[in-house]
Amino acid sequence: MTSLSTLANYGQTTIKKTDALLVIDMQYDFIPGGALAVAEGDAIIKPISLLMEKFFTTGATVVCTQDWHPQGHHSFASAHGKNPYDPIEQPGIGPVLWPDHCVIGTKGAMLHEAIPTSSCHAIVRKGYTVNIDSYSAFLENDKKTPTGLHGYLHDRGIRRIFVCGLAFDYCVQFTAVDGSNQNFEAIVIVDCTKAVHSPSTSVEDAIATMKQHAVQFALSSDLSW
Ligand code: VGL
Ligand code: ZN
Repeated sequence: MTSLSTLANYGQTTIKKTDALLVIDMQYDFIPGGALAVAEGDAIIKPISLLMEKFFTTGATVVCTQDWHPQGHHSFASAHGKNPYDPIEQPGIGPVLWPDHCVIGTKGAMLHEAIPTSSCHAIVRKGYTVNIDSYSAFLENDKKTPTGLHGYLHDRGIRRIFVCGLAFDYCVQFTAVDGSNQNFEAIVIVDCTKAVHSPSTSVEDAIATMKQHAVQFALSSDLSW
């Protein structure tokens, strides 16, 4: 598999007030020990927390997202009598089914305690419609229902979005691509994300799709303040 760090092509850049850091789904269920754990998801907590504090004190915008599913959400294998990671093709759901995760009101849905929410301007929740998933923080998987994040960032004069968090091949990818499609300059911080590697999709496909949509890639060490 391509090491994500080798993707970085953006080069050195100074963070400005028209930049936003999008911290995707740093919730207990996506971190080792959780219901849908992403391998090494815990390794990016510290670097992300440092970025949040730097963006926030610089006057740039910081948004965290939370995957936020009602019980019985149709992205759950249990809602179909199937096994986690079985394939499914249903409008707004798929390409695979997941273990029950990020259920509203559970510990697994909470942001990890080491994610400094004091250095975040807004928290956007997604995936709360029972029969539509939302990998992207901008648009639900029906590709038309907005979460409101575009309006929030646009109203604050944001031009560039720096995307990090979990998981690279799902919510990070879809958020970066939709952000780019909505005319933000979209950059994924490759040392601050990890892939879930489910069946039916590949990290290589995710990278190719992001490149097709003009998403760029940086290392956290490329950013200065
Ligand atoms: C995610 C699978 C299901 C993610 C959310 O945050 O990448 N992946 N729900
Ligand atoms: Zn989910």
